[in-house]
Amino acid sequence: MRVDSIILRKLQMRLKAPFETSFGVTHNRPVLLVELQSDGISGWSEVTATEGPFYNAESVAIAALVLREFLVPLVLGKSFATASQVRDAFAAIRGHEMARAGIENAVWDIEAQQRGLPLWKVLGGTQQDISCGVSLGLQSTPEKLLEKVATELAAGYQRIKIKIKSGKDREFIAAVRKAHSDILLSVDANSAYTLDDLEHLRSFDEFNLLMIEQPLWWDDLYAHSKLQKQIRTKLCLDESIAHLRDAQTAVELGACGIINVKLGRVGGFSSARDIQAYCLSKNIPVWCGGMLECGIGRAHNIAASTLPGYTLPGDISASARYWVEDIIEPEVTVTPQGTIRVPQSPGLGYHIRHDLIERWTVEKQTFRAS
Ligand code: OSB
Ligand code: MG
Repeated sequence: MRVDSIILRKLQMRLKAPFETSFGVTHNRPVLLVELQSDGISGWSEVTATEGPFYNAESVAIAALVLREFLVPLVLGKSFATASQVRDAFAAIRGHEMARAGIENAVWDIEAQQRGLPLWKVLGGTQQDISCGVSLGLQSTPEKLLEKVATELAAGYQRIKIKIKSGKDREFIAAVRKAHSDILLSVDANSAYTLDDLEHLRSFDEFNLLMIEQPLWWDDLYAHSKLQKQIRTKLCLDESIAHLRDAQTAVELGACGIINVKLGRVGGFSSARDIQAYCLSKNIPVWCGGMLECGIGRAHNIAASTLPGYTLPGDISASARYWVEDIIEPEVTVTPQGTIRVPQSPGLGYHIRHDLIERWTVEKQTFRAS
């Protein structure tokens, strides 16, 4: 596969409803898309960075700059026998995993199309029905939260995750647990606590949570290992895991019992597969996290979730939960059993809505190999 050209587009999209986490409220979603062309085939991917460097150190603007200045020049005009080789081209770049994933994952889409196979098969996936959960943003009151939970359970979702932060935790968790004694329930703090909150976090043990996701500092595996040793509920790391070595360190330190794999955060499918294979060998369950993706990122998440070891429901939900209209066709839908049936056609398995992409593009830059 020769990289003939790369088109970067920034779209401005708007969520149906604001999504609030401990690091802020999101309503407008700048979406950075990569279209990579090789021998007349377009491969697509979504750079999953957020508006600002609040989830991790990346942002849409930073990723666009790193792509333009450093990553695109490293691959333009180059040929790759397999998509898994793309990351070797980026070996000299430190960090910027979401930007790197933007290129690598588009090449995976091309490889799958060239081989006439669905992307999930090219990755080595085995599961054809993906288990889905939802992530519910911070709500103003426990009553509001209970309404949302009821809606999602009625839709079939298999796991409810609620965002928490200091002052918006115990009361909210207790309300959900009281109303639904046996559902899979987890919480995500996005680094809202410190080790001074140890007793408070330990008090969550009574709620029989599936996991507490990223309670402490985004870059501190050691602190999580100290916390994990003193509470019964399993910790799940999200922000702290950027590559395989982080996963190995976390597992060896006992910093978590579960890992959330996000394709962008770990630098693309190759790195995600390394983490998945390692966790499988260590009996650490993994699941696919989400970054409020539009359809292209969602399609990649679905493909990744088919790999062995993805045993817990992912944050992969229907397009319609976030978007009035999604940029793929058909849109992602979830069965009443809370699953997504993986697509069977080559590549992403969904058609790209070029009309909508065109309509929502606010910036576009094309790079062509000479
Ligand atoms: O921590 O998992 C997270 C959204 C944006 C940034 C971070 C996170 C999230 C979510 C949403 O929880 C998951 C989704 O895409 O539905
Ligand atoms: Mg998270």
